[in-house]
Amino acid sequence: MTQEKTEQDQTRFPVPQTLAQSARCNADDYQRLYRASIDDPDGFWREQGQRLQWETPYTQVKNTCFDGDVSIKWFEDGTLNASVNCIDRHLPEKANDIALIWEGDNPAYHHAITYGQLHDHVCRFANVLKNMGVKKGDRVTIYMPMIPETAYAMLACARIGAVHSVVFAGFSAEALANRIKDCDSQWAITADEGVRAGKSIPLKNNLDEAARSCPGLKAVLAVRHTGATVSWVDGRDYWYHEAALKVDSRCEPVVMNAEDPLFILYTSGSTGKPKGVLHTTGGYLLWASITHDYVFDYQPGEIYWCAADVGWVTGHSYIIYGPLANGATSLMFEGVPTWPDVDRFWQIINKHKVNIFYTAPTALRALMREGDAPVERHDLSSLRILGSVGEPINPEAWLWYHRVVGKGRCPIVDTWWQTETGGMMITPLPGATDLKPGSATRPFFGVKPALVDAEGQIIEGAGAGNLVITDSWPGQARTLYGDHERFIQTYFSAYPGTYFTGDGCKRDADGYYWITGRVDDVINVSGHRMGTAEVESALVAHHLVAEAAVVGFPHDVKGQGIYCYVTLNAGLEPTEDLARELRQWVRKDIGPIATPDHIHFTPSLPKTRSGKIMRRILRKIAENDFSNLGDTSTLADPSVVDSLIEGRQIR
Ligand code: 6R9
Repeated sequence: MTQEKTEQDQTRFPVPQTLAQSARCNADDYQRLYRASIDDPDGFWREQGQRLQWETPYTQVKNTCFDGDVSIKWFEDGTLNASVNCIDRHLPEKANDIALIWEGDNPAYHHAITYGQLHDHVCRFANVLKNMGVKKGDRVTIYMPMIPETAYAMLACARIGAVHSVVFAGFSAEALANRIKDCDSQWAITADEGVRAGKSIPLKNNLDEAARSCPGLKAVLAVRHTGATVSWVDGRDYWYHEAALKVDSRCEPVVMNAEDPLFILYTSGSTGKPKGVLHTTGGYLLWASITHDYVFDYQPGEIYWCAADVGWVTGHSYIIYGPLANGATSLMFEGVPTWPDVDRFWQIINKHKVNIFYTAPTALRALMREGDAPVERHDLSSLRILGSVGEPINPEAWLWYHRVVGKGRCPIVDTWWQTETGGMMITPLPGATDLKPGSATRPFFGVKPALVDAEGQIIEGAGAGNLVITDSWPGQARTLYGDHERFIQTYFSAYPGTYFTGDGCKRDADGYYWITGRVDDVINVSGHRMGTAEVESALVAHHLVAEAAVVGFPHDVKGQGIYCYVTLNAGLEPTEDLARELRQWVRKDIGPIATPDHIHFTPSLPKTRSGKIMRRILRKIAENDFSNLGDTSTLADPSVVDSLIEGRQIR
């Protein structure tokens, strides 16, 4: 690819000629399809819905309303089963094709699972769940490492109509317990242990600890992974490998309505309580499938690797549902990018001849710091398309990814989306979209983004504002589990009649979108979404802490780091030991991803006369930017600011 400057002096990478010809969608196709999807959503999605296999064909397509009670329904009279779409329908032609490649944390371990084998595993798993008493509509919590059984567990739930709630294996027992209770989950699936970077994670023991505060939990199914000895509750706990021997490898799928729930996935919002984002069967699966197909330009036989964890939405949509619905080969990696060495990603790409690779900017920034040599040790010529997700990618990391990993040949699809959107929303298509480093470029089919100013006025043309989506798309979340009111409040009340994303965004004169980051109290640490309120409530739960305020600050590798202002109870002196203890405390309460980077003890916090903490000021101080503190005259005690600045400078 050659570089050229546009009139805005932005670096632009045109679509490579070969891709413009060979990709399933070129620039003209994109224009035509996008137009059609906006002019006639009903007609467009009526046709696209045919990508899936329906038991009862739908006659209704779009029935959505963003006003009042907010109701979102797609294909509402159609019926289907997600596991059939991901497995059974491929069997006539692809029973011997590889569905999943599993690469262990230990580089000596890997194996492949064909679509035929996947069918048998999932059916067995489904039969085990049925024997335990799991029924359609029941919520099943999955607290698992990155092993094939996790995919079987999710698809087994889908097969019998149970609603899975995957909880990231890095979450603490406490965080897990909250999520089990929130969705009233009576069933849980876990493994004896997980392994990452050679270290064991005691998943079963964590689950046992969580279970102590979850009286509603009836049964636990444990997969044996490392063989470690674990605690056991007779009558409640079952080993999967024992139960699987007693069941058949066929299981009739349960026919689901398109709007029956497929899964719940908890995500952080502006308040302390995680939100159970609910996705349904038809629209979600269609969205995961069509975006995976177009955005990665997936060609039959290609090896596709999404390096996310299934505990996050990226893993749901782009390790499991999207690729498998498309009959693709999806690689699942148990480990971390830097173990046993910093070249692990590149080693895996070479080992499995990966064609399409999808990862997060935080991983790229960490690997970039190791220089080019670890990448250059490996033959990466199999790579064709690169992807990025989870946070804004800084142009420096983009250019490194493009030049060093992709050797200048591979387009980078910078995909903007959210747990709530189900799949990609603003993204390049490799054969259609010229790239600008740092821009997620243009909307996918059916997506109507808009920018609004503080007054809620729509901004036309180039400009910056808050990003909203003005009409529904099939992959959209339908509600927050058990709390539709909060769903309306969170997403549809700021700018009535539109879906508010929580992100700030710029649009340039070419109509390209540039996501600038969250505008609410959500921070993005290494691509993990976290509510500052969650960290605050963990801190104030400590018996020595009187008050806490948490903000994000720019971090070279993580994107954002966690900066905590802490006021201790009267009479207590801050110490390094206490700072360490608080860091551990938060880590134990939420999980390692929430470990604070800075604890800044302060005798008081900057508050307005009405008692509101002025986070704007705290953010600026954490950023080490003392020049633009703005108006501090409304503070009850303006001198607090000076003492905070002093506290910051000595760190
Ligand atoms: C898929 C996922 C969503 C938030 C989102 C935004 C940020 C995701 C991005 C991006 C800039 C991208 N985000 N992708 N920002 N460019 N390509 O990450 O879902 O965990 O729900 O996070 O992540 O701020 O609002 P989720």
